[in-house]
Amino acid sequence: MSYISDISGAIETGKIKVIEELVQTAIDAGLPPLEILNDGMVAAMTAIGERFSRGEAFVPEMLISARTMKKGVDILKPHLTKETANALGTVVIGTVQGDMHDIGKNLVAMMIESAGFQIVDLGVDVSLERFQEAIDSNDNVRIVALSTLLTTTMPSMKRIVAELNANAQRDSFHIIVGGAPITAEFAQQIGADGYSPDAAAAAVLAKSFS
Ligand code: B1M
Repeated sequence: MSYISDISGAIETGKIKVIEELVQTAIDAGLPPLEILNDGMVAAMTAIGERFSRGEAFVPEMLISARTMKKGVDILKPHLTKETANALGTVVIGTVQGDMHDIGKNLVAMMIESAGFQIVDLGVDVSLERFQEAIDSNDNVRIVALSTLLTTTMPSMKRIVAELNANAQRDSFHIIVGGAPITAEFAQQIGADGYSPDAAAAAVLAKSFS
């Protein structure tokens, strides 16, 4: 078995006790951290999602895979991010109201942070009011980043963007959106300033607004 297939196998089957050691071993062997993330971890989450769609896996399995991935990402994080001065301003990020998925959002936050922004992470199930409160109470908010993974919470994203577009300070920040069901077309329709398909592209997009 290769390092990558060991890692993806452990995440897919929720082997939470061994994931940290497997990731550390792959790092020590010199595998690129982004390869470990994308080919090992994200691929495993895609696989468990496909099994869920086919009725071969259930919510508890998805949950334990998610927890296993989080433990692996904790080991990987120092190798993916670099120290920055947070000079580009503040990014307020959250998964929209009704949605509890946070792995993709956490990766986006990590990549944007490593691009030089300060992150205010509001977590999951974030209401319009909490986004607005964070914009009002933090200095130099340049970007508001909204994530969602569920088609059923796309209307929640739409509503939050519409209300943020009416915000008095709207000229001082950009709104970016993403998540598996989101497209560039949807982002444009709801009045967001930008869309990106993955975490690395989200960091590039954020920088393009700075
Ligand atoms: Co859920 N779930 N889930 N789930 N889950 C999906 C999303 C699903 C596609 C599975 C499936 O059916 N194949 C499906 C949604 C179907 C749909 O809406 N059409 C689904 C469902 C149905 C559900 C429940 C309704 C199940 C139920 O209860 N019956 C329920 C909903 C709960 C809720 O939120 N209210 C539910 C619950 C859960 C768990 C709690 C068990 C767990 C989440 C744990 C957690 O996040 N802490 C879970 C998981 C793990 C998944 C899958 C398997 C994996 C998600 C993930 O972490 N992917 C997922 C299937 C899948 O994605 N294939 C699934 C890895 C992650 C790195 O990718 O999040 O897409 P992703 O992020 C990417 C990009 O999307 C992008 O960049 C990231 C990295 O490159 N991106 C952005 C994300 N946000 C961005 C923001 C940006 C830019 C890019 O700018 C701001």
